[in-house]
Amino acid sequence: MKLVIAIVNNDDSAIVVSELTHENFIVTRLSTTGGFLMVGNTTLLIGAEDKDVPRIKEIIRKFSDTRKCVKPTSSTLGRGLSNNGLELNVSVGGAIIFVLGVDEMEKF
Ligand code: 2BA
Repeated sequence: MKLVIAIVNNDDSAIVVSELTHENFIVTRLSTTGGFLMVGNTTLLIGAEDKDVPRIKEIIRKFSDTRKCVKPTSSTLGRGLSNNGLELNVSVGGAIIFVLGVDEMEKF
């Protein structure tokens, strides 16, 4: 058994979860925040049989778009001056997927 951890864009999460559950995969959805951009994203936990992992990845890939985001930055120029107008263009996603082995799963 595997645990698939997928970090997806908030805007894609509804369709990704809907497509996964439509194919009878069981999904837990967590509201998370990226450490770099400090904006919300969605982390999905999907416990699944090994044979189902390729299909899960396929669904997530299909419905996760890559986006360009702008990260505002600020820099100190010394003597109390600062430049708050700098921006950094960042490409985010489609999705980040981790696949972990699961020793045991029990439901009480
Ligand atoms: P954030 O940490 O907010 O990162 C958003 C995007 O900013 C990243 O997109 C990447 O393009 C860029 N980025 C991240 N850290 C950077 C850095 N130190 N310097 C320059 N650019 C940086 P993605 O790679 O698509 O990641 C999207 C989100 O997935 C991340 O949001 C984070 O929440 C998560 N993530 C990505 N890789 C991860 C990892 N190895 N472990 C845990 N979470 C990860």
